[in-house]
Amino acid sequence: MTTSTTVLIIGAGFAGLGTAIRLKQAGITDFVILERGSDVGGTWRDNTYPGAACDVPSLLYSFSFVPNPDWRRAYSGSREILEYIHHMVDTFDLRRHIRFHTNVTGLEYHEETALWSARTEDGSSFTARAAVMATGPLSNASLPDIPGIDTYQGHTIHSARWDHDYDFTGKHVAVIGTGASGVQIIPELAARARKVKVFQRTPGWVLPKPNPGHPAWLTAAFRRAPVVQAFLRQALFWGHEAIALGVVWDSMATTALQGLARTYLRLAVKDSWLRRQLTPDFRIGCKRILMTSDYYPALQRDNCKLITWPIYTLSPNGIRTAEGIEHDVDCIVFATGFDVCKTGTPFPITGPGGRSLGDDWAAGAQAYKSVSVAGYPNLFFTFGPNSGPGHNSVLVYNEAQIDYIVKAVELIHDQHVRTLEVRKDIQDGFNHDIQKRLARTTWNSGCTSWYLTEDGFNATMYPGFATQYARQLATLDLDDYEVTHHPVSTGPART
Ligand code: NA7
Repeated sequence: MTTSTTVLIIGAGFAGLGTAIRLKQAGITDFVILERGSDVGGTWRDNTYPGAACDVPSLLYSFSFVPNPDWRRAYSGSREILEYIHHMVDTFDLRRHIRFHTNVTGLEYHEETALWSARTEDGSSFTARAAVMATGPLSNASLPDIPGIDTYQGHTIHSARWDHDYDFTGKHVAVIGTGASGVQIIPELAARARKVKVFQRTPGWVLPKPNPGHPAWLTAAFRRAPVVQAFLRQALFWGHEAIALGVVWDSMATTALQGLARTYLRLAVKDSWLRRQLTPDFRIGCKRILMTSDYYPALQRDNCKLITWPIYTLSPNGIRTAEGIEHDVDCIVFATGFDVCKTGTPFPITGPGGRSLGDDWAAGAQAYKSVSVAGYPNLFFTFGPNSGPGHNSVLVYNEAQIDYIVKAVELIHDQHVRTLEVRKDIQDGFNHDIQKRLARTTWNSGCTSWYLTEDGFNATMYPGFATQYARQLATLDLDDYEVTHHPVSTGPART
């Protein structure tokens, strides 16, 4: 069966839903959202592990066009964020646009009709004049390439596919991975399990995250005067912009921030051996800063042990480290992150003349302003190449992308535009500048992280302030694009 629509949005997480809301607000209601899961929420639907929370303040980790006066704490947990996402869906009546259990297996452009068509696993197809990729950068859970992983006989859980039926009481548990997910899970497991062994490959810089509740008077003030909330959001935004000085570029502010993290480590961890094991050997910001006040205390509990020997192999009963010790455990928790689509796409995307985006991006993903890609008309990306923030809310960046995409879709919808395709020379010039600027950032300063490909190419982060990023997306300049029009002058009316 084929369904035709004006806009196809792939993914019903923050980016897909935000695009849908802004399209509706612009008067465009002829869109379909394809979602492979059974519900909305993307990463927040999937990451339900104990302790799952955001390290960006709730007031900033939300869309400015859907303010929520009812945030309960400074930083929200995954459940509260998911409630907010459901609130967006209900408020804007989005559910009727969403096709759940619809796993896209390929997206193809048809030159004769200037339409994109999406094939799905169940054999249906959807065609549209514009396609919006909102599949998220962190949606495919990754298991590490450790020898013997298939031989382990105990229970295994990945952080992004939590098994809520497994009872940790009295169990010996291993956690592999000490990134953003690991440091949130470990304190929760240490409070439940008999013994927790933490397998750390690389320690990260940690900053404390005090998380006060929003008092009732503040919520009442937000409800009575939304401008108060908008003002606080702005204040938080500029506070985070200032943090860029310490996180994005290697500067005196980086030294100061790293000094703060070192002081926190010294104050929070008494044992000097443990402190040494937890001291990173890279500049702060090079990998994502870990925000938690619970991790260091958990590591010092009697039932918790940090293991820094490299993992040699998994065995039927547990984990053998390079020093030859076998750690028998009932359960292994993999907090090992995600397969980040840096050089590919989650499914094949075929443009005009059969060109493959996977091939075009084989040497590193490149786009124009992270949203448009030369050679692929009427296709738009959220969280596209070089849109990652190191210091501010990803949703601020996402809002800028969404509003840019909606402007483009309005042209296609209202102005009889047949194809809108960014010029290759403009895209190349843009990326030359981005890569030059990235070379001076902390992310490219020598550590390994999911921001970089194995060759060290950074297709992930934006080398600047969030304000700069938003400003570059504030206008859609048609001089940057090749535009063709439909021969007939009657476009479909808005519904
Ligand atoms: P991350 O940040 O990718 O962290 C994965 C962790 O798993 C990290 O500590 C890795 O160590 C570790 N890891 C991965 N493979 C192995 C192997 N083979 N052996 C040992 N340890 C391993 O994923 P998260 O889920 O924590 O966070 C993802 C993002 O979500 C985060 O950046 C935020 O933006 C939100 P490594 O550091 O590579 O040595």
